Amino acid sequence: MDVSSQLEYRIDVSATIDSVRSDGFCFIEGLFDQATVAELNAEFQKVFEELPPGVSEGVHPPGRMATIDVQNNDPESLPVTRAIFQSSSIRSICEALLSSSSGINDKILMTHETKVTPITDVHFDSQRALKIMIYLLDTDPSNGVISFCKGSHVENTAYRNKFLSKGGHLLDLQNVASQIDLESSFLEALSGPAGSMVIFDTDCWHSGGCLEDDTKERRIIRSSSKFPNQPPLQPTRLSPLWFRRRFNLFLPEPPFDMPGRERTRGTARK
Ligand SMILES: O=C(O)CCC(=O)C(=O)O
Ligand SMILES: [Fe+2]
Repeated sequence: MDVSSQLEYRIDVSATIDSVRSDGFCFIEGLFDQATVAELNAEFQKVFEELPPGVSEGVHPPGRMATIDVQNNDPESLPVTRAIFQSSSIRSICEALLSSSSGINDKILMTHETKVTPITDVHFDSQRALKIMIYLLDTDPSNGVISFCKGSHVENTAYRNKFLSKGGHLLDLQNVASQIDLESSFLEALSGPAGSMVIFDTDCWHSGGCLEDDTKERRIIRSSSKFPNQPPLQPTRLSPLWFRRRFNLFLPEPPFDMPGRERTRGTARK
C-alpha cells in the first residue's frame, strides 16, 4: 500500500484533531508498514550521506541533524518523506489545529542521536508549534523515547498568553519544568515500533529521553509548523531591543517570575 493509502485508512482525521486539542498529543503506534519504514530509512541515509540540494546540516549535540527546506528541495529526491507530510490527511489535521493553511510542514528535520546525553530537558518550546515525528527505529526508554504530560498544554498556553500580554518577550519565557512542575506532572513515554507517529502541540510538557549506552541510536523524521500570530523569537536586527540584548544593556525585566523554572531561549536545552 502506498503512503497516502496507509494514512487514509489508518488515520481518523477528526479523532486525531480532537485528541491533539484535548490531550496535547496523539500517538499512532505502528502507522506505517515495514516497506514504508525501509524506504524512509533509505531517504534518511541519503540525506546524511549526500546532503542533497535544499538540505542543510545543523548543530545537534546528541548526534546529527539535517533540515530539508521543502520549497527548495528537488521533489524527486525524497519522495516518501514528502508524500507523507504533503498528504491530504496530514494537511487537514495541521490546517484544523493551526487554523491556518500557510507554512505547513515547510521544514522537515531528520535527527540521528548517537551520543549518551539527555536529548532535551522537560520543556515546552519557546515558540508554539505543531510537530509531527516518525520513529524510524523501534523506540523505547533505552533509546530516547519521547514523553508527554497529557493535557499540560492548556496551562502552558495560558501562561504563554499572559506573559506575552503583559509585555514579556519570548526569549524570557520560562519553559523548562521546575521540580514542582515535575512532581505534579506524569510523563507518559511513547514507546513504539518503527513507523509510529506522534502529532503534538509543543505547549505540552515534553522531553526527548536519553540513549542507555553508546550501542543505542535513535532516528526520527519530523516536521514543525508554527502556530500563527506569534511574535518573533529574536528581536528584529538593529532594533533598540536587539542592541540592548546584544550588549546586555538595560534589558527589560520579565513581567513576572515562575519560581524554579529555567529557559531554553528558543533551543531544546537550557
Ligand atoms: O527530539 C526529541 O525527542 C524532542 C525534541 C523537541 O523537544 C522538539 O522537537 O520540540
Ligand atoms: Fe521541544
